[in-house]
Amino acid sequence: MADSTPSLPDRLIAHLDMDAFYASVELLRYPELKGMPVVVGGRRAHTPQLRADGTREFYKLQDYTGRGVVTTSTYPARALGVFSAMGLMKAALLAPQAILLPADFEAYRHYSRLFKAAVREMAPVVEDRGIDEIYIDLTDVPGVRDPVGHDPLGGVRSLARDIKNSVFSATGLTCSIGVTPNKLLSKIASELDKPDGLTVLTMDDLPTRIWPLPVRRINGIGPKAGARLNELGIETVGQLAQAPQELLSQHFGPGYSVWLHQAAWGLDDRPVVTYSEPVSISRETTFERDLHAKRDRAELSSIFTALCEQLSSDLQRKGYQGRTIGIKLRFEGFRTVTRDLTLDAPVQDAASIRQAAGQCLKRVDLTQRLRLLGVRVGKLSRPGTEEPGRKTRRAGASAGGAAGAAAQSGPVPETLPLFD
Ligand code: TTP
Ligand code: MG
Ligand code: MG
Repeated sequence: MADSTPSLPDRLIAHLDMDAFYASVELLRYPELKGMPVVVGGRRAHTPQLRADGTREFYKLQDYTGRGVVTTSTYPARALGVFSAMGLMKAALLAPQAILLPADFEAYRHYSRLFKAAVREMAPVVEDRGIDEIYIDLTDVPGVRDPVGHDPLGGVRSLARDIKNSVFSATGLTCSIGVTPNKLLSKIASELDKPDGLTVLTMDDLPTRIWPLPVRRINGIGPKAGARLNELGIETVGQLAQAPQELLSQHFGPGYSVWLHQAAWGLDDRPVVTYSEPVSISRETTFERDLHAKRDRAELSSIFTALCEQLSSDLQRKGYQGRTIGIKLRFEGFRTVTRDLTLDAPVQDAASIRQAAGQCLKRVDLTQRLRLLGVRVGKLSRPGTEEPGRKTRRAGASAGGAAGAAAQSGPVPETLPLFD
């Protein structure tokens, strides 16, 4: 059966994206909110309270004051104009009756793992693109090229529907899938029929389905490039496809302008990559109670040491070392601060990590109490493969140097003057 249908493209690539992901996970927990405008983005204080009669009392957006933003919203909330990244108080003006819920990242990560595992059972070539989306290479999945009746894409549609059903069985959540000859078009296609959508496109559909869309729908045309294109009178992907190459080149440089043109013509030969090297490795912990840098110094110091030791053993186990050491602090009230510095040479041991992280800590005002502490190692390399003689240091990493190449090993000295 395979290879016998000439109208099918060489590759069949799917992009799958979960619908209103964080909000949908919350609705599994609070099914009584189904069909209602719901916004995720609150703090712990906005956790619903159980009433004596067994029903729950939810927090209304109209009662919110503060500077928080919408992390995501359900489709009924979007119908009222409430979208990701909007200020919660602005959202409250549009949807005062909407329910506000705090985010629970642990739960979202759990459902993320579940849906990805369900997909991998049906189609193993999966590229992870973050918490709620993946690319799937369907090209070699048995049956995908089988026509159904007169529909040459029948096999593709049926497989994509099976994947959606399998994700729903595993999680109770809906997703949207786009299937096209490449990643660029699939990313666009998965959004065309959201939520619970399925869109299969071939190159023949380019003029009718892709060209009428605004240029910003192309993943890789950001706010700046989008605005520049609009200034040139290029609003749609179709207009971009017709734009003279010299004009684009004048405004965007030779490399990006060639890419812009290819994107507008739906061309993209990037493979689906099943494994990616981590960008950084980190450890963080949220405290049982908020801790103060001075009053809880001993406790903080030992937590800090433990984090660095865990991180060091993560690095060793995974076979990495890193040059950039960073810290993350979250204060009471959820303000989050990060600092990092880049060393002259990569390190892996706990003492070096802690010393560098301690330098970062000196650049933070520690008068407020802390609720979370994290340590991160970035610019990862495999020991023995790093570029020799690197001397570059990140601008702003004023506290660099000291912890540099002089990598100590062995246990972390407890006496380092941290948190003072
Ligand atoms: P998206 O897939 O962009 O959005 P979504 O799943 O909520 O809705 P859609 O149906 O349109 O796909 O993002 C996935 C999750 O990532 C989202 O549920 C919450 C989180 N997120 C943020 O934390 N900040 C943001 O600005 C966006 C857009 C998403
Ligand atoms: Mg999504
Ligand atoms: Mg997404």
